[in-house]
Amino acid sequence: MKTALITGATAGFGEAIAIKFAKNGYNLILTGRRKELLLQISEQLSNKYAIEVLPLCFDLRKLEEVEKHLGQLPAEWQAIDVLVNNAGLAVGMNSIQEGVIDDWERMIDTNIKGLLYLTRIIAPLMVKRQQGHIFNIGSIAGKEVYVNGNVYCATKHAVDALSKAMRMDLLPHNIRVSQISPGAAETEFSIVRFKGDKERADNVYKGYEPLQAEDIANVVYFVATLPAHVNINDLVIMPTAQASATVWNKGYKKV
Ligand code: NDP
Ligand code: 8X3
Repeated sequence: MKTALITGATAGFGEAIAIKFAKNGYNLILTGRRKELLLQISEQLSNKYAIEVLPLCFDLRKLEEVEKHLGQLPAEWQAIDVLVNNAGLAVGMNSIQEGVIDDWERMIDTNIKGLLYLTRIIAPLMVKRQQGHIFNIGSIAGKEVYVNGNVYCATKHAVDALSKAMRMDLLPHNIRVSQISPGAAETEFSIVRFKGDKERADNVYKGYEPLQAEDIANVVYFVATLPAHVNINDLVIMPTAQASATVWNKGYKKV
């Protein structure tokens, strides 16, 4: 049986990716900070599908926690075939001159440093086995910038650069690296970005059909199950009604 490690599995893309891989018989290592939610999702998946699930509750921003939970994985959990670096967030949407330093630090520490801490532990396990597939969840914000997106866009541009760099460094070890870069998807993302302002979050998805978490999960699974000699380097996935980070077709009516 294969094993996938998915970060940020308590909501959104991570949860949908966990469900998709569980349905297809992968054992799972799932991470997130919300313990009850993580345990509940893990239990549901291991009860419903004939798989083992190892839930690990920690904050990706804390190196000592990442090392404590992943640095000493039991031997039977060390053969990780798929790593999905998914956990991440946007916090706030201010101009650079009015930016909130704590928001910046949360984004930089999670989206860049957390991804690096985790990869630094898991990549050597893959190198040892000379096989594995790493997914980094980037964003259209890693390809373009938009007004008041400054630091979030910068973190996703960093993920874009790291995905290319990881592909080169891991090339001699037969390890695939794929970046998945979505446009607007309706998850908890905007609720987190707007610090619990549900109305403002809901407005982001009004007037068109956004992506759903399952759309991204289906793509990750498709890419992960291509023949071993095929790697998708990078995929930008948008709602049909979104052409770029800032160009929309809102209010389109089907005829
Ligand atoms: P959600 O808010 O729905 O889920 C985010 C997940 O990340 C949660 O499971 C959360 O778990 C976890 N997480 C956040 N911070 C930490 C942390 N410090 N330590 C551990 N886990 C953490 O958002 P999405 O599913 O939409 O986002 C997933 C990824 O996709 C992110 O990297 C995001 O930037 C990216 N993305 C999202 C898009 C969208 O429009 N939704 C579009 C493009 C990219 P918990 O709170 O339990 O810790
Ligand atoms: C999330 C998509 O356009 O809000 O990464 O940056 S966007």
